[in-house]
Amino acid sequence: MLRQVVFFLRFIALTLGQYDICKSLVSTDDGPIWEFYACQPKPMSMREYMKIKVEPAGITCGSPPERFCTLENPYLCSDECDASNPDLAHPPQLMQDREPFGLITYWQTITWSRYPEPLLANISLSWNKSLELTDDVQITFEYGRPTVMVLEKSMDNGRTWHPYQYYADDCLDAFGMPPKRVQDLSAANVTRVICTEQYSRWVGSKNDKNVLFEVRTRFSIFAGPRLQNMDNLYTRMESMKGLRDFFTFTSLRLRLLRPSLGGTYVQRENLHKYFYAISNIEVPARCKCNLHASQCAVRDGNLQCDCEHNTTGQDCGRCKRGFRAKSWRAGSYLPTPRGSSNNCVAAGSTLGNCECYGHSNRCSYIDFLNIVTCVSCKHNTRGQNCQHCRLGYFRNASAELDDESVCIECNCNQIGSVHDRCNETGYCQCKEGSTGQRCEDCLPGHYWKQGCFPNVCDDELLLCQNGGTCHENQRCICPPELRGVLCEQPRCDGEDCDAACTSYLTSVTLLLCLLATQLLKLTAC
Ligand SMILES: *[C@@H]1O[C@H](CO)[C@@H](O)[C@H](O)[C@H]1NC(C)=O
Ligand SMILES: *[C@@H]1O[C@H](CO)[C@@H](O)[C@H](O)[C@H]1NC(C)=O
Ligand SMILES: *[C@@H]1O[C@H](CO)[C@@H](O)[C@H](O)[C@H]1NC(C)=O
Ligand SMILES: *[C@@H]1O[C@H](CO)[C@@H](O)[C@H](O)[C@H]1NC(C)=O
Ligand SMILES: *[C@@H]1O[C@H](CO)[C@@H](O)[C@H](O)[C@H]1NC(C)=O
Ligand SMILES: *[C@@H]1O[C@H](CO)[C@@H](O)[C@H](O)[C@H]1NC(C)=O
Ligand SMILES: [Ca+2]
Repeated sequence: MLRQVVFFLRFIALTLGQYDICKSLVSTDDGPIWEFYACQPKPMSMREYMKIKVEPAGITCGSPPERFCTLENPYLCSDECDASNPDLAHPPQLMQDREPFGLITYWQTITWSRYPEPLLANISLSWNKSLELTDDVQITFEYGRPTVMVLEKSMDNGRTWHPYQYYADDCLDAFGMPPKRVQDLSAANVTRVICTEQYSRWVGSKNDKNVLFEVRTRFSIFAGPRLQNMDNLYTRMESMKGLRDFFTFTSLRLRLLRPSLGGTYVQRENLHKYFYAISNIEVPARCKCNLHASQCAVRDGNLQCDCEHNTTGQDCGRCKRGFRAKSWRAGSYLPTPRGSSNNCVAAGSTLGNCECYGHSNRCSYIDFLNIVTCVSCKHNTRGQNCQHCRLGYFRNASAELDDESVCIECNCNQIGSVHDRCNETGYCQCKEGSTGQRCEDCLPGHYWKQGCFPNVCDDELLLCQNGGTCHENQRCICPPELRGVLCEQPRCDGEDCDAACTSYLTSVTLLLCLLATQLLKLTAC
């Protein structure tokens, strides 16, 4: 309870009145007008919103029930973990509960009875939302802190992971890294991933239960020891590459690699005193809304920014429809103290002389035509205002002019069409015989073979004759004695008759033929 109050007070101190409103109505001589500012949600305890996953399966103690001892008194093994008894169970959600009445509740693993096989556990914490750390991450271990562990983070909902900080009682031995302290970091190496020995040494299990990922100490490099100069930190956030990303995450993962040993070597005769137990994980952070929202709330089970400045998306990372006259930009902490809101601009409003519907953010003046024109139109657009589609693309009728999908590729069939362009409704110009929006089909009476060709034969009008059969509309397969496109001719007719014709000739004519040759022989003699 006290722990939570202290955290709460620290949040307030850290955020007092800076970048907390997105707009305000100010009065001018011309009447009241809106002014817009960079804004960000207040830090929250993200503990309640995290989804916890513990690996491997079966690492949580209690099935089957198991006795465990403590490091201080390994011979007093009266405690029991039993998953089937609510009073003796230690499920993962006890790492994020509110602990009413000050009662400490904790997740606990099986004991290290399989020693020397390592006792390994992964705890993934995910939010499905980009968050920015605003204070120290604090993990509270009961019964001693691990002697080796790694904190990792993901910025893409767990697809890729990166080490955030290494923890060991001997960094060189465990990770081959020299031990460092966050206090020793400077502005030049504040985003360095270090190994620290500060939270892994044995101090008695009740003296210091916490393992920290130090955010405050890193902030104080820029903002001073009491964070009195936050403007300087925010200025650095804008100018220093990678600084903001360093504090940004969607998921965290704890890889527990070796439990607390109570300050000595592993005592094989009593392995029931080695295990992990975590009572609380505190993650003070704010929703990352790209300085376009001052509120963040749970909607449909997920944290979501309440976007202002005509932006939209889970992180306010896009312009709303109809507000894409300029490309989207994050708000900026500069100039302090109010920052810049970098609003999205309504399509159709004039932006200087030139509007590009959000498909370009560069214009150029063409001297001899005396016009201003958009340069390098994106999203397959072209034209002075990026208002047309490139050749080979056509206008998406259901999209606004400032929509990224305003131009659709024609995709004309290369063989069936005359060229790769299409008309305004997406129809390609077809070669003779082909049809369809992309000229990918053949007209009736045509067959497809690297293009459309008129049928040679079919089952209705162009029938193969004398018992021939039509093969894929391309040719008649004729009986051996016939030829012609439709098998309409005999192979041998009139004067061309010779040996090949014998099968066709009747035996009578064959006889006459033989007689005639004999006669010729006789006359020659
Ligand atoms: C923890 O996660 C890492 C990285 O995905 C994996 O290599 C390792 O096997 C996991 N450990 C356990 C105990 O599941
Ligand atoms: C993550 O958040 C997005 C946006 O709110 C939502 O569409 C998606 O379904 C969420 N995924 C999960 C696994 O909750
Ligand atoms: C960071 O830089 C400071 C001085 O600039 C140096 O003393 C310190 O060792 C460096 N830390 C790391 C982790 O490189
Ligand atoms: C957003 O658009 C609405 C009109 O739909 C306008 O009233 C409002 O002032 C705009 N806000 C900003 C920050 O431009
Ligand atoms: C046309 O635009 C609408 C609205 O943006 C979009 O949902 C749709 O996917 C687009 N169609 C194509 C084929 O890109
Ligand atoms: C595009 O071509 C198709 C097919 O030739 C035709 O039906 C349609 O009317 C044409 N559309 C326009 C806008 O010319
Ligand atoms: Ca707890």
